[in-house]
Amino acid sequence: MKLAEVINLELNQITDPSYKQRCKETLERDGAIVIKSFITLQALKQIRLEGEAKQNLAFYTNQQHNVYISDSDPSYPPEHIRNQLVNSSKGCINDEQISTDSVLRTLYDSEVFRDFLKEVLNESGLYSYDDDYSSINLHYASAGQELGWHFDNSSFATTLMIQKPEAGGEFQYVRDVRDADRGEMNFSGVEKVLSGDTTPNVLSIEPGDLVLFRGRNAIHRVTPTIGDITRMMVVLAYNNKPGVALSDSARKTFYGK
Ligand SMILES: O=C(O)CCC(=O)C(=O)O
Ligand SMILES: [Fe+2]
Repeated sequence: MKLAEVINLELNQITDPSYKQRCKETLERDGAIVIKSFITLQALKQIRLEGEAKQNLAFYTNQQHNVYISDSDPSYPPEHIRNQLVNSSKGCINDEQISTDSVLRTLYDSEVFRDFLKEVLNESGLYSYDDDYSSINLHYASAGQELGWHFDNSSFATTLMIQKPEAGGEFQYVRDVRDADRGEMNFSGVEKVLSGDTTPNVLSIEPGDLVLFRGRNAIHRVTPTIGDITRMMVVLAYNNKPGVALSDSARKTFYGK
């Protein structure tokens, strides 16, 4: 499929400077942007069929982690918000398992798409991962599976919603909770989110939508899937430097090899 058949270019004029500027301003203002119907119905269908066909190949993980996704700190008790554990469970197929002729590759490799992302994300370069697994991932969350509250290590995430569950699977977030670069962990702010005292924002995301999200200082989670329809979400992962590969231990954790 050609790029024009993958991206809904009439609706989303990704080479138009003023369109790019508007997207950039929205991302800066909100910390997130949902670009409605970014891909065509034809592309969406192909990805959904690939996802369904390969779901049996997915590697499933069920992890307990703290919101900072870092080792626990023994100077705080285990129940302290610094160390408190939340649950994340999902299935994942990695880049190597995505077909060479998948429209996901057309999109991921496209210079036009990358130029658009660079401008909106304010990055001077965006590069594929220098390993066989990390660049394009398809995540599955079946009934009961969820991603617990966390901050991302990366400064941005690019995702594509493929299939929404009947209920649940909701992306919730609260912005500007910590300041990672200054080492400000904001235990009290995190505690209010986990206890429900702070009401999170919810991103409304439909199949075919592209989401750009800054999750480094925004705490976020995906609520448990409810019902028999599996949530399917693609993560398009880029680095702002060339030659970055996942560490052996991270690779074992995420992909089991
Ligand atoms: O599945 C999603 O919508 C978000 C995923 C996410 O937060 C992550 O992978 O860090
Ligand atoms: Fe995240």
